[in-house]
Amino acid sequence: MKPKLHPFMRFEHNPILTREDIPYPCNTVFNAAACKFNGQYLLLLRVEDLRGHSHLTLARSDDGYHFEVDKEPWIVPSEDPEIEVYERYGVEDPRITQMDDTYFITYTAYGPYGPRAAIGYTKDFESFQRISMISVPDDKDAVLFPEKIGGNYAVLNRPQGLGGEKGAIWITYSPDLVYWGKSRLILGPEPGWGPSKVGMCIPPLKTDEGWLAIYHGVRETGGGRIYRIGAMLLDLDNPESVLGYTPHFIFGPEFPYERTGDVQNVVFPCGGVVEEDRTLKMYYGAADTCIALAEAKLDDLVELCIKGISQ
Ligand code: BMA
Repeated sequence: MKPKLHPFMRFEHNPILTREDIPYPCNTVFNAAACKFNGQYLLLLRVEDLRGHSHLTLARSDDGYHFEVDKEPWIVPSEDPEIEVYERYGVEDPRITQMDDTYFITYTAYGPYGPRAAIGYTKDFESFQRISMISVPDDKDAVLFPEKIGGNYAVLNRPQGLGGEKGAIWITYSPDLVYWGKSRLILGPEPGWGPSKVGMCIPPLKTDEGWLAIYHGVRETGGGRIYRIGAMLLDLDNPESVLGYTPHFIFGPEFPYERTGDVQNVVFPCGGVVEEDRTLKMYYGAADTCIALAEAKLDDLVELCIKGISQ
């Protein structure tokens, strides 16, 4: 059997959240982290305020499709003098990784020196503790593996690569989530659908065949950038080894809410929830203006990573 070339099905009532659903004035809502907590689905929304600065607000759901947004923002730029300058222009694009009873949140801290990858945690989705800045600028799209690798925490991130090949996915390790190192390249941009840069989307999902890593690729065109989605499979014990990846993008902007908005032609997932039947609910920002949902079977995604290249 040939693998399914386009494994994701969009939710028929997309988009699931727009700024009309935010109970206070804002410009847009997009790029949300996702997880399950106490039986509920949680989205951690990136909300862009009327100045163009972002903060993070929780939304809650019993079925994963219909969300109610909290009345107040949850994670806002830090006023701690040690951190303030790095978050002065906002906190963006969160990702959630659960390890036991701790939910780590990686996000992009954005300030006058550029974007930095940062990490903190919560256990109750009430208090949030910052842990460290994972990187110096320019770096984005950090996702934490849900297990230690060889005894260390591991993050996939995306240094910009000024002066060299730009926009590749790297791995970096830490014994304590404070000191980071042993960084290595995982996947760089390639001619085709993602030649300008690539970056991680959803934190790696464990499967029997390997870590399923859903990432975005960016192509600069005469009409602007297009953000689309691919997947790769990383070895479970040594995620520096890429076992396979989809030879083509598997999800891209097609519908009006993905094609048109503050930034046209963008689909940008930051969160996913895997259901018991191994369906992945992928929550994605569309055109930097709203949030939408698409679903795929994990097995179809894994198969496409392994066989896609040979079909
Ligand atoms: C990336 C990130 C995302 C955004 C995307 C498209 O660099 O900043 O937050 O969705 O650009 O504008």
